[in-house]
Amino acid sequence: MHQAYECNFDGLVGPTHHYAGLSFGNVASTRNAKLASHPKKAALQGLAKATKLRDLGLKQGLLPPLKRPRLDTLRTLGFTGSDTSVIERAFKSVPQLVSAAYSASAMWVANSATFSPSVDAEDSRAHFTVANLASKFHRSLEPKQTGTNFRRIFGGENFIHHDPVLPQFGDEGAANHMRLAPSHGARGLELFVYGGSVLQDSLFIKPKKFPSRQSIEAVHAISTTHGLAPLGALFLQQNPDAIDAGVFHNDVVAVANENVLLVHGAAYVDQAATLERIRQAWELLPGAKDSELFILEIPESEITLEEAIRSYFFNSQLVTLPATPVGETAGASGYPVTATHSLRSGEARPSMNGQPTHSRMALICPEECRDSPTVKAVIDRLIAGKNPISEVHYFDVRESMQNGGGPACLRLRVALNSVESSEVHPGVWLTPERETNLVAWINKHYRDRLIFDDLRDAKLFIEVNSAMDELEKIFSMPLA
Ligand code: SUG
Repeated sequence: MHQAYECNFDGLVGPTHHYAGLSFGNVASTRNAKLASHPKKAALQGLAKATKLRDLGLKQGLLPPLKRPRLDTLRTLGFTGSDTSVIERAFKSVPQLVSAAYSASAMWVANSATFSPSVDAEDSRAHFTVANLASKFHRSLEPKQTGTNFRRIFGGENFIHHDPVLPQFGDEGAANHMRLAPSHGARGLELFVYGGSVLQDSLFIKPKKFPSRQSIEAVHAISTTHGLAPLGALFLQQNPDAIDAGVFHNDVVAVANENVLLVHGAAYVDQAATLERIRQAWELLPGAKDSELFILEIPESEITLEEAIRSYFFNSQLVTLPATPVGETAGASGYPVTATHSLRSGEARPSMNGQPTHSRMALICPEECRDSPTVKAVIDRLIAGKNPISEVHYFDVRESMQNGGGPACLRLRVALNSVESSEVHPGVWLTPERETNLVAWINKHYRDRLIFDDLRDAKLFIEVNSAMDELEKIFSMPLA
């Protein structure tokens, strides 16, 4: 088996980031509809988070924004004429259509796809299924372009790309998918979370107020097409009361990393039985006997669902810190390759200089968690407690948060071995040089402020086109 490590690919916030209230059930999106957005600040905030993770020694890549606006969509809906008159006519008729066509929602790449590492699949290939995002019109405009970009970025015979699940069966990608494993390179248990069923609607208890976005049909299809090893997948139903409180994705109430599951007490239907199923399935994993599973369940009495949604605590990233500072060797991309090691929790691991170090994880939280005394107290307790989480880093990602996207929404996790990693398109790694180029590019092309009415402005159309042309050079690839 090749050694594997987790790569985080963050979605670069696009130049048309704005607040439009397009996501019913996502309370931040509804609350902040028509607020002025700050695209430049948003992109720099996201990039600063990604850069910090790279500086912590993690493998960090970026996924490009999708080209906007989707004029083809507007034309399909009957708006004709020159490009700018299509926008003007559509805006006069149904402004929300122009907003959807201009949406920068692809920044939340946790929704872009479900990924299964090769070690989990019977064919030993890494599998991607791009999410159909069918439950929200503006997001349903993403999968085709996302699929094109992914095939370019994750090329080579080690990657298998599946078409999105049929749009009748809603799928929201990795936002409803978690993976537990003794280490990133070991066989894992993939946890697929769904909100309801299309074909057997009456069999499942349903939310009363907000829609559930993820169907059981989609998660079954993905686990089948990814060819997961027997006993390698579990299916968990979201608590409908949580959906009604505004938990529109599982990653608003849970995050997993290696042998740690951090979860809210009201995340699932039959929570106690669900967690027991996870424990039992863990025991059957090869390698589990050498690794303790930590289920860190935070009860409603400690953090209410409302506070979980407000602070986005469970949308923190939970990452394994490398044992040693940033790697000493350079990969094919010129991007540093750091060895990480599979270890039992708390087990000493050899460092580069031969001295033992310990397996450690970090929480990557939005600043809102530090500002909430109750959430901050839980974080401090976790860090002091007997579990692998040893540090916390807080980030200002408010521009994304105001649309319901925290740190974990902004990234897609892709666990790769060294051969697969060498097949990734080199232009997506966040090298110091690319970071510098991107900061300059953002400062040059992005507006400081954008309001809903600006979407009709022909100048915006010209600006974003020239920005994306230049971005192709920074990513060294054509962009969809
Ligand atoms: O799909 N918001 C996104 C937020 C996605 C968060 N992702 C995860 N939890 N993984 C959504 O609801 C708001 C767009 C607007 O209203 O302008 C939006 O699409």
